[in-house]
Amino acid sequence: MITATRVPRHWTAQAANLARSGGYRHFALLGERGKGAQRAVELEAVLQRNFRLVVPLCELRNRRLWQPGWQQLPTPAAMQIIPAIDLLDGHCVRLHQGDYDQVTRFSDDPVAQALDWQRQGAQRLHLVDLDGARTGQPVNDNAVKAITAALDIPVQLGGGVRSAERAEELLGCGLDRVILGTVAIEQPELVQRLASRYPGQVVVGIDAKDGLVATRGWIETSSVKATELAKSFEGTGVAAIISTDIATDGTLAGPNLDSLRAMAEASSIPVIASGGIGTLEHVLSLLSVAPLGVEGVIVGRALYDGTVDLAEAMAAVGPERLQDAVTSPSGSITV
Ligand code: AMZ
Repeated sequence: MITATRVPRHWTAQAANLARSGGYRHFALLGERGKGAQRAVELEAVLQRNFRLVVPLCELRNRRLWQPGWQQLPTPAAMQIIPAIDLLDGHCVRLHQGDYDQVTRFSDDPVAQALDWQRQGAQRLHLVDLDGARTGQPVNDNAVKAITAALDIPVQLGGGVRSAERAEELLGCGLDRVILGTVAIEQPELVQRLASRYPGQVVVGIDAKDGLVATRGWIETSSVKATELAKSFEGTGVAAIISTDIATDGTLAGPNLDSLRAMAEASSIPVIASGGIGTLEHVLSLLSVAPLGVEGVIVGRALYDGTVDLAEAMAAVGPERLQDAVTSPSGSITV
């Protein structure tokens, strides 16, 4: 028997794309914000379908809906949502699939934009110097340094970091982490040296087209498999691998879960997903690869467009996140 008498009717439940997570469909109660009639599914309908229900425990407690007997899954590791600011000639932009001819300019004030993400609760900021990635020379240092000085949260930067001196200069002026892409493939020993000298501060950016690593602003593609490159940094002290799927980057079409799974399985280095996030469901879908070691996700265009709300996404995958409540063997759910 299923009863759902105390849940407000205007709560919505959303199916997340989690087909691979233990055979359960997961749903998020998203409060009263309303996500549009098309996407909203009545909670009762969800319960009728007798799926395991995933709800934020804090929501249940706040509303005094908590019932003894509801089960809480072991606390999962939080997934970090990392807003991205891509800098091109001093402006905040997004490219479509990394194409420098398909630029959308979102802001002319990178510091204000960075402060805005911080105000919205971001716990880390991801910066890309797109000119640097293309030319190998730093072009957006004024913005990078101003952002780093203005923010309290850690800031990481990729794009054009091609030498030990440059990495050290950036770490020396307050950046928390440097991201090495092109040199990871061209001079892997440099990455290893830096990683052992600066533990926790060196990240490898692996950008892949059809599973093969692309470099130099994604203008060149190598014959090296992204998973092989990831594997080669096992045990070197690299803090994380940012795995970007070029085909999905800037498209809002959803992350490439297969490539993320392969990258996470290739080594024990934590993976940060990048590319394709367009909706909250896309963020939630990453929970299916979180147990494999995907510990964060970089979100760009969707935050600018407003299709993902930073605070909501953080709540959805943070430590207080959607936990399993319920299911007795009979499948009855009492809310
Ligand atoms: O969008 C692009 N064309 C692009 C991009 N976002 N090209 C490079 N990058 C980013 C990578 C990585 O973070 O995702 O630049 C960094 C790598 O730069 P480099 O200079 O080390 O290869």
